Amino acid sequence: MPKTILITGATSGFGSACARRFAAEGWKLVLTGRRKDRLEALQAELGRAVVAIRALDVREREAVEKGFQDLPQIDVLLNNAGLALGMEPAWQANLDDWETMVDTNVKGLMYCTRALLPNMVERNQGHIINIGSTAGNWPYPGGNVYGGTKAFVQQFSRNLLADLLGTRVRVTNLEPGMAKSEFSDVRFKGDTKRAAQVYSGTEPLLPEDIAEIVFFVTSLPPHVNVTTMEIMPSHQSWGGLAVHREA
Ligand code: NDP
Ligand code: 8X3
Repeated sequence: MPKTILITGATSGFGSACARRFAAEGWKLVLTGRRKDRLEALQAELGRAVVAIRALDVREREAVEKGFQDLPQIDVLLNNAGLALGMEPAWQANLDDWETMVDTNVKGLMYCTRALLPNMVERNQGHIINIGSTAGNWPYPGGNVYGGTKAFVQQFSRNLLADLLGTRVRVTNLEPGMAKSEFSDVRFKGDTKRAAQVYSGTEPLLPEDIAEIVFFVTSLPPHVNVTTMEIMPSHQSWGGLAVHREA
């Protein structure tokens, strides 16, 4: 019996790559995201692997609750939908952008998890994979609320596992570093030149790299739970602590 993965944010980047990777392995897919045309295009591409699409905004609690009803049994929930907006210092950042990041990366992830977790616990089987970030582990200038949302994802993942002890429901937090997708186009609000500069002269992670790791953690035997994995491109490392010196 093929397994089914529900992917949030399947219309782009990591989510689309995961859809293709799991379809290639014979999995069934439930694909979600706001852009219905992209969901339909992916459905046309992947054919019968796609058992349902749900065009919804994860920030809308009722839409998630309703959209996640009447689905086939979900074996893996990939909480991938998310975004960064802006990179200004905290005192100049746009408060609406901050709210959008919290509503999407924190509250949207909560809604999706809460909608599917009871059935997983009831069946004593399932896997929740959250897409955190290196930004949840390591601060950087302009990372302010985005990094804060990903730190939430990290601790929420751990606390889920604390609650789930004694069940066979797994929880994994994947923490990618710099990866080339639409992420920077979204962050810099369509300023494609600035977005391209993020990856200029480097070899970033690709969505397919993340899809490979998502598939790997799901394919381990059920008694093996990868709790956390941080993944960076070879071209990335830490910068050390910053020191301000008076001239
Ligand atoms: P993309 O911008 O390419 O994809 C983001 C996806 O999230 C899209 O499918 C988008 O779909 C979906 N999404 C955004 N907001 C909402 C919403 N309100 N409701 C439903 N879906 C939404 O970026 P990535 O693939 O890179 O990002 C995927 C995840 O990985 C994010 O959580 C991001 O924070 C994280 N990440 C990215 C890294 C990177 O460097 N790229 C590194 C570490 C983590 P749609 O617009 O159609 O709704
Ligand atoms: C995305 C990685 O470094 O742009 O989560 O915050 S970073």
